[in-house]
Amino acid sequence: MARSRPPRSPPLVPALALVLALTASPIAARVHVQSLPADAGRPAGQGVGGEDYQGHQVLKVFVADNGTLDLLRSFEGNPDVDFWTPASGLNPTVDVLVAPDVGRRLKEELTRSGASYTVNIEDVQAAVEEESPVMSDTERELLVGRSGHPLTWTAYHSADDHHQYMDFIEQNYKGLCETFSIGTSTEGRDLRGVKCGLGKREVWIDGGIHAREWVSPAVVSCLIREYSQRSVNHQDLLRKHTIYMLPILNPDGYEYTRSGGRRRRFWRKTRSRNPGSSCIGADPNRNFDAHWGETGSSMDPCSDIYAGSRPFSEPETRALRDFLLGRVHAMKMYISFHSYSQMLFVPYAFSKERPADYKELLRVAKAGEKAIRRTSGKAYRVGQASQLLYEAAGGSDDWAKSKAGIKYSFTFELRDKGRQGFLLSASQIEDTCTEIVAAVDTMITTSAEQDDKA
Ligand code: 0X9
Ligand code: ZN
Repeated sequence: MARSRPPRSPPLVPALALVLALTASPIAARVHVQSLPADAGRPAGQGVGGEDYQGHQVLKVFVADNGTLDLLRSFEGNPDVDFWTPASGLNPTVDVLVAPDVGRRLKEELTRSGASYTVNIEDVQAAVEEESPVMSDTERELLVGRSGHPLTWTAYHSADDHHQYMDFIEQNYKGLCETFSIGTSTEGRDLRGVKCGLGKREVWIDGGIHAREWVSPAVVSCLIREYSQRSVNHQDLLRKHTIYMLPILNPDGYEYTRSGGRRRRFWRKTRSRNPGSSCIGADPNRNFDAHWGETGSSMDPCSDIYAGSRPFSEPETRALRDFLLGRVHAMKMYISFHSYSQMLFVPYAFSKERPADYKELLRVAKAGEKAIRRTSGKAYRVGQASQLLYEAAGGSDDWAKSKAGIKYSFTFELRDKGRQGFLLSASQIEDTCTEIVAAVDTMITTSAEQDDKA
């Protein structure tokens, strides 16, 4: 939980004082109380339904040697196999989702070659059904009546619920927070966020670049809650900063993963058409103009890491580019939330090259990691993605640093380390939020102090 800091002099500017008064009002007090039914959350009738993942499992394979890697890689491209973590050789284990038949075959071949594995998710279908509680219409009405909006942090929610929450914040925290839009997605969804704070130093936070990483939008909406409804805990920070928070940068992909139907839950990319191919979408985190199309990305529209037809081919990445380029004079920090594996990346990811001020960025990241450890005891590894995960070009973090010139650029991989992976139980959202609020607070403050000294 973020520390409660006593207000410092000079006294609060009037707008912030007004909002802090608002946080003590009955409506604001009511929204903190979340004695909701255990099944609050997903709109009625919109479950991830069907029998799509019957018999599917997620295996954690222990990579003993190159033989295991080669064996795993021979399954790459198989439509019944989805690598949740890469067979890059940088990590001692690889998580892989397998359909029943191919799963049996992979297990046999692993055993025959002497490699070991555990079954991390025994029954993917059951895990999909248990991930997030379902809410009835009546419960939803009750919730909106009580809170003023339909969002909770005990379930995963639709883009529409997130938008309603943003409207609620704008209406109730005037003078501190307001909504903004950076454009629209391929399917016409609003790319909407909330900005909070009254300061000149600006920070950008986004989530939901990858569709299936559901905890990411949940955490960004939780940061919105923190810097609005709980602004009393962050007065100094909000006086000096303006924080832009956009929970779902890839709303088409996100809604697709929520829509049930065959094999949709683990969709990663956007939902744009690819001329000349029946495959859909590009990986937005390979679509930025930072060594675009180089390592760790694909030119095959059917690949999950398809870089797109050209840099910024996707309206979502274009919108982010244009918005950030319009604010580079003030924007000091870029943070993008992904999941999973509990890591905090510092540029660059396209190669092992480091920016000239790498040490300053690393110091800020380490302060963030320490705050997490202090808060929840969870371990997050800190370093370059190219060292800890794999080399991958065209990412938003590399672009923010090298092209937009935003000094502090980071990517988080949130919880967990693979026990549930992309199916992280909604009951873990609050605890994840608590540790991330502590990290973000510390990272903003540490970077500001560092810049002041320079
Ligand atoms: O590969 C990615 O885009 C991220 N990992 S994920 O499993 N969430 O897909 C890592 C992003 C690190 N940064 C860059 N690759 N630029
Ligand atoms: Zn991701």
